[in-house]
Amino acid sequence: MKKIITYGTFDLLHVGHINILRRAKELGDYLIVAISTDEFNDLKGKQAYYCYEDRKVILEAIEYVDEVIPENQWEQKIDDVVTHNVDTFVMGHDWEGEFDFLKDHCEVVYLPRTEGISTTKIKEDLNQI
Ligand code: C2G
Repeated sequence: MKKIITYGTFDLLHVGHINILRRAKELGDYLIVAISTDEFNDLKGKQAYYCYEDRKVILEAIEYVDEVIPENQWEQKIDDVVTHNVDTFVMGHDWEGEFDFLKDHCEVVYLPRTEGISTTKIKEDLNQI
């Protein structure tokens, strides 16, 4: 069984999130998504609309997602890859190169982002109404 992992906040779920989750799953058989906790979002300087528990429920309802784990810190990725026996790490290409240190432990794949949509854009557009 080929195991894939990806990381993110996944707030205000949109088609860009669904596209990367679908394409990540297409690379293997089992997709783990590490969702940033509210505390880690504070470290990332992100204020998610949905709390971690709600974002976890939403992600677990997606057909491409097989398991959701918490992302508590930047430094957990190697341990996650080893502990979960991950074959491939996937992120959007806005992170190109940032996680190449994982190449010692698994395949690293950066996929093109979906243009024209982001959680930030959703918030900005809603503020115009
Ligand atoms: N994404 C995408 N297209 C978009 C928006 C997001 O492909 N239009 C991808 C991002 O590249 C990322 C994933 O969706 O791979 C989740 O995006 P965010 O929730 O914004 O995650 P981020 O804040 O980038 O957190 O340790 C890694 C961090 O937790 C990543």
